[in-house]
Formats: sequence, structure tokens, C-alpha cells
Amino acid sequence: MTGPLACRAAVAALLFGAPLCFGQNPLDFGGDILTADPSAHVWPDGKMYLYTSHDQECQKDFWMKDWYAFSSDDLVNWETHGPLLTVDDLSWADNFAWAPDAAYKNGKYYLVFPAGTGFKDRQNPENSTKWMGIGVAVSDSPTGPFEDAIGEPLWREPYANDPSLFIDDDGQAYLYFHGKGHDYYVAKMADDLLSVEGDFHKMDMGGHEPKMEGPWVFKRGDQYYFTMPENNRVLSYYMSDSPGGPWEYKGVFMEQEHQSNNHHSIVEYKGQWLLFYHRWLETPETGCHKRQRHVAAEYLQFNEDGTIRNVERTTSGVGNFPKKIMAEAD
Ligand code: FUB
Repeated sequence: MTGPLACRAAVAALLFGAPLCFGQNPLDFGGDILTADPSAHVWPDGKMYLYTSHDQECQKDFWMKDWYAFSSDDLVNWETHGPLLTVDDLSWADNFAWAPDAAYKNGKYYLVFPAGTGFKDRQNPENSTKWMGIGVAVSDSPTGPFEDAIGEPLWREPYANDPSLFIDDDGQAYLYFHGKGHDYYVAKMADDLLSVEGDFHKMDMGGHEPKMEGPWVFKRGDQYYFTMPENNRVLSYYMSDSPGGPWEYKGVFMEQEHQSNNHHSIVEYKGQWLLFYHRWLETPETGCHKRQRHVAAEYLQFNEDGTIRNVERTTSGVGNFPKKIMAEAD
């Protein structure tokens, strides 16, 4: 059930005496907007921002056209911003406005986004013309509007999407992505975040390199974490003491739901670690009777040795934020 529908259900429950549900998953962005691929960041104004892709209702083959942001300071009430950028604003792409990421550096906000063109022929893949690359857009505001800052993708080969930008404590930015023949590569970014510095570097993943997309890197204490939808389904992770690896595989922390993709981000906010992700949920108000994607959130907990505890999907989500977590370890 989508956010507004959940609210209507709550009103009906009040009127007719049915049990009330105060669940916060999926997140209630107001309206009927369908969102996926949340990239979570906390900016200097102290608010949480989610940068998301935007599903068209019943869309064909992930043909997506624009990106949105949602901000909140309690993770329950969200303000909608957008579209921040659309493929119509790009000279080099006209489709596939997929999972974005964002960064704040030198007083500017950056939207790092995948986009592309062409057509994927699933029956006869040799006829496919689909291509995707990664662009960078800049704004003075976290909520845009964003402008394409380089007028072309960062590179044309390899085919790439699902960018994830991690800025280390020393200001060095690293770009991770899902790339044709280039999964588990990292690129150092120039100080202005508008170009790649040097070559792509293939990371040592300790011999475990399953199919992946949607990488995410974060730092907790001295430990770096590389998390991803392994086989595009379960969320799993590696740990390292450097953003370029070598990485040690640590396993799955969220199981798959349906035969469907997941995409996530992890961030600390007001003393709590949080996982944002999307779920494919029944959405009866849409016309195609297929599950649609909706953004959700859960608390993320760590064991004393820094490993991540398994996360279950819940309906309550982070509705009681900021929850007091009594013990970090069993
Ligand atoms: O939203 C389009 C694509 O689906 C994303 O880029 C992938 O990570 C998957 O979530």
C-alpha cells in the first residue's frame, strides 16, 4: 500500500473501528509518486535527503525520465523536490534515468546520474542498441535545479550505470559503479568532481565477485564498507581498511523479496544507522496489476566487531525515529 493509501486506510480504520496501522513503510512522500533507488545523504542543514529515480506507472523496461529528491528531519514527514533534472535536459541521453547518487563538496551539490539511449532487444540481444553512461550535474542547492556540468558522460566506454560517489575524510572522492566488464572497479575523481583522475582501478574483492549492481560505500569508524545487491537481489557486503580495498566478503544482510531487484544506501543520522532501499509492492491503484517500486527504510545495527546484523523488512520501518537502540551486540 502506498503512503497516501496507507493514510486513507488509517482514516477508514478510525471511522469503522478496524485495527490501526502506523507503519511507515513504504515512506510516505505524499501524492502517488513511484520512486526507487534511494541514495541517502545528510547535508550541512542537518536534514536527511533521499535522491531517487522515478518510476513511470507500469513503465516499459525501466524507461525512466527524471530524478527527484525528498527531505526530512524526522524521517516520517517528507518534502518533495523535483524533478531535479530530466533526460530532456541532456544532449547525450534520452532515457534510462536510473539510480542516482549525490555529493556535497566545496559548497556545491552534485547529482551523479546514469542515463542512456537506444533499445534493449531481449529476444535478439544482438539487435540491442542500448547504451548507458554516467553524468554529473551541479547546483547551489541540495534540491536543485541541477544543470549538466560537463555536457557529456564522464566516459562512453565502458557502458556504465548505478554510480556511487564516496568522499573520504581527506576530501578525495571515489566513484564506484556497475559497468560492462568493469564491476568492482573504482575511479578517483578530480577535486571538482567533473572528471576522472587517472585509470579505473580493479579492486581486490577476495575472490568473491558475483553479478552485482548498485554499489554503495560508507565509512564507520576506521572501517570501510562496500555494500551491493548481489545478483541484483540480496544485499551483501565487504569490509576493508581502505576505500580501494582489498575487500573481505562478509555475507548477506538482507534477503531477497520476490524475484526482484533491490537498490539501497546506508547513512548515519542523529546517532542511528539507517538502510534505505526499495520494495516491489502491490499497488492496486495502478493500471497494470504489477507490483510497483516504493522506497522504504529500516534501522541498521552492527555487532561489536563491525559486522552488519541481518535486516528484516518491516512495515513499521523507522516510524519511531530516532529509536533508542539499547545494545549494539547480542
Ligand atoms: O531503477 C533502474 C535500475 O533498477 C537501477 O539502476 C538498478 O539498480 C535497479 O534498481
